[in-house]
Amino acid sequence: MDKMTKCPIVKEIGEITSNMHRLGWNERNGGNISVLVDESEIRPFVNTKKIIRDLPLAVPFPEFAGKYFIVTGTGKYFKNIKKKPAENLGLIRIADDGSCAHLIWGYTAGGSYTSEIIMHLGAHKQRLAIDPNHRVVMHAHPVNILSMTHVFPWDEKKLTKELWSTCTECIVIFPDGVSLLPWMVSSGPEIGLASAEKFKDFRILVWALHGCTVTGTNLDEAFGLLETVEKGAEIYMKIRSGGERHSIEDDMLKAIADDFNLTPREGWL
Ligand code: 2HA
Ligand code: ZN
Repeated sequence: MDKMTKCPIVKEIGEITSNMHRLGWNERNGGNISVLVDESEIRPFVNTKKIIRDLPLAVPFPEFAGKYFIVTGTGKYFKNIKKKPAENLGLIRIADDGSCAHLIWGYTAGGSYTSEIIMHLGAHKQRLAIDPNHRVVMHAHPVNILSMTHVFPWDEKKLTKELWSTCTECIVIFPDGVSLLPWMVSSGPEIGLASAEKFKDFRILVWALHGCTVTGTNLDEAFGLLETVEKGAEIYMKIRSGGERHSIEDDMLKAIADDFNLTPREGWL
């Protein structure tokens, strides 16, 4: 019996990835998640002393020496994680010099972590510097935010304001805005490090013609952020070809911010 299947964070990842798949955000092997976990969360369920094998890291992360992450596997399908967590997820501990990761549990059919591992570790590093409670990086391909990058300027300020203007909740949920990277080849250190730069200042990053990555202190918070971005994008995609256009204008956004005692990104309103 694999006790890790009873580990609360493993069960939660199974639930949330099933929901993401059902929402159409994670087709086939699309998307990836990593969660920074404390040893106390996993120690009752797995022998952390036993290293199964080592996994290479194209960029070293010595700041994470000894830290544990649960990461979705490369080529694995979100739709299968709940049923077969040990095959589709891995628990890793970053080596003492940060040059590789020790596999402690998972990837039972072989393979390794997501090809976007550098983006994930880079994002964790940047978000932790801002918020010590940060834990989650979540990447997906939701159809509306992706579609929007086909028809909307690749400009993060314009994109943020367009999303804020679609529904009242958007500015409340992401007053800090949405960042964007123009199209790049994905799955390598180049896009990973460029993305990490964005996470110095944002919780949300849109990759043009690819998808969206969000961060959070827990899985629900990251999921909720992505859900809200995607809702705004869905509204944009539904109404943009319409005739008369109504929008939540700057003065209205300011009123919402005042009412909720929020500080939207400086100088953008
Ligand atoms: O894991 O989503 O960006 C597949 C991807 C790559
Ligand atoms: Zn992707």
